[in-house]
Amino acid sequence: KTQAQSSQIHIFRSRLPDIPIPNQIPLHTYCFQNLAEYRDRTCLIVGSTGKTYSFAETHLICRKVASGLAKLGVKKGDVIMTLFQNCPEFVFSFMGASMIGAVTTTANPFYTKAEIFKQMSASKAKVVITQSVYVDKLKDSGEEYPKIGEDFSVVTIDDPPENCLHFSVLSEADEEDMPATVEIAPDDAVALPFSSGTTGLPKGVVLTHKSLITSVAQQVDGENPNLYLKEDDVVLCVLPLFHIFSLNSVLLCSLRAGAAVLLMQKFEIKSLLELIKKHRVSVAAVVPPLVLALAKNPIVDSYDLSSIRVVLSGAAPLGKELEEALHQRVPQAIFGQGYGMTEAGPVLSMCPAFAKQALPAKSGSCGSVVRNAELMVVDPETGCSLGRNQPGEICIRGSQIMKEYLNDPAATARTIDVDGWLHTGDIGYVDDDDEVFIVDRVKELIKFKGFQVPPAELEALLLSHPMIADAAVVPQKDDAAGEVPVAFVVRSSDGFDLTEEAVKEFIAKQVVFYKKLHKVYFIHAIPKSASGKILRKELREKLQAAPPS
Ligand code: 4UV
Repeated sequence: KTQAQSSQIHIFRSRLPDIPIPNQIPLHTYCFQNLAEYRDRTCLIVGSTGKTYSFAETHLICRKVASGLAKLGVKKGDVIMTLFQNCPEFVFSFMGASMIGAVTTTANPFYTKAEIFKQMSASKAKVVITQSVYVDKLKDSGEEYPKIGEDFSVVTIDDPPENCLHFSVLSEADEEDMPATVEIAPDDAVALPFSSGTTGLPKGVVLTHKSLITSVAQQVDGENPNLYLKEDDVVLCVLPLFHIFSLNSVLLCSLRAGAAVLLMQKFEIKSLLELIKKHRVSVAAVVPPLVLALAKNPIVDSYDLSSIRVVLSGAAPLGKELEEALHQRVPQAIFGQGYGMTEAGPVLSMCPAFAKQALPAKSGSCGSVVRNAELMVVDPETGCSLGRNQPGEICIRGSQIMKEYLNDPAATARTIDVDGWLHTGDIGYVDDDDEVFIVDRVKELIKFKGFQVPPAELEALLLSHPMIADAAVVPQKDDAAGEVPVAFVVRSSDGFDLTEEAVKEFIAKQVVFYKKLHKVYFIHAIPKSASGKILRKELREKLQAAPPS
């Protein structure tokens, strides 16, 4: 049912007034719009080396990379892939691509060859920018596999292996050679992260200049920004930039606001604490497992964390107890959550206590819906719009949401209805103070430490095993990771001696670490609806009641 069919529509809005949003310009123009005010301020800090780049330097290198990409033959609408851990070259590549109207698909360097191949083929990336250690993952002898140097170029930020180019071909190009006449429309794509959304396999999420500008502005623009970042803030960037949380709320928001970004390649508690102390980190974007590490690890007590004024948690539910435990260690900081979804641009709601004129927020809430947007809660059974304090599926509407799934109109139509509402697959409610609470998820997605684990992908792999007749993958609660994927497997007639270990190993070889199966339960049949859909709820309930042995 669409909203028009519902009798009464309850639309929730931000408590902050709408603001003018300059979303008719390209994303890079928007992010560097206030450059003149903070040219010499630090923009990027490389955690591992201490090297810094001012805003003026960062802007210049982005322009050089834009010019270099154009020389490599990248044109408006073409896709480049970034395949590395957090580093300044991520920023230069992403913004450089934006400057020539190209699109960046951000991939996880820990992906296996097969996972990268899928993203490569779907996005048709012309250039991959990576580190030399990952180049082997881009090679394959298979006929159908595109060839380095023939079908796509590979640029490495360190010593380039055979047939690859060094990043200096981009970063040392002449910025004056940039193609002068790239016309970028607000609806042109700029980022192509992959997400499985509410169902199925990972899909390219088309985020346009307009969507990302709108989302960033909803957070950091206006006289009373919802996420107030100051020019002297140092924002922690330890979450991977290939995920939309870090890309949007850390990188793009900081560029726009003139705050410095401290880049860390990976999470390691001791170096994290050292860097927080050394660079006086003031804003920390985190996910619940990181909160757990900071709250529980005894070494945290011996570090000075007094510089932190804001802790923003997102990407998975944060328990109250955990939040309070960390708060005791960082008592001066404001704690709150952002709730995002790649397809939603990504931020749906943000803690109002982060605003310049802070509004109170309750522990456990995901904040209020962002400004210049509408949020609706619908009954998943009837499609009717629900009022306050009634849990239902959260839907969001506004210029920030994705344009579409890449080459997948059917999936797009399942996710964004005819009235423009994006259906999240999350169950939540809005309380009397306009705060959003997420209570459950009706979509298939499993979240391991905030990382996406699409069950359909693992089910397809399981079904490719000759001794497996049928399979279903569902989340199981886990203290450290939030959720872990577990499988229900039906053995085929000749699979009587198939063991749990063998199934686990079969999957582990083919997927990135967080998609590994933690448990395999053998059963006689997968419960399915009349239309053949896996009854995941039934399996989840089975696990909760008493895990089968
Ligand atoms: O598509 P995705 O991997 O996207 C994200 C994005 C998260 C954020 C959070 C804060 C930001 O400021 C920001 O820019 C981006 O995770 O996964 C989307 C699903 O993750 C769950 C929910 O099921 C989404 O549909 N999720 C995300 N944030 C929360 C959450 C949260 N705060 N609480 C509970 N679940």
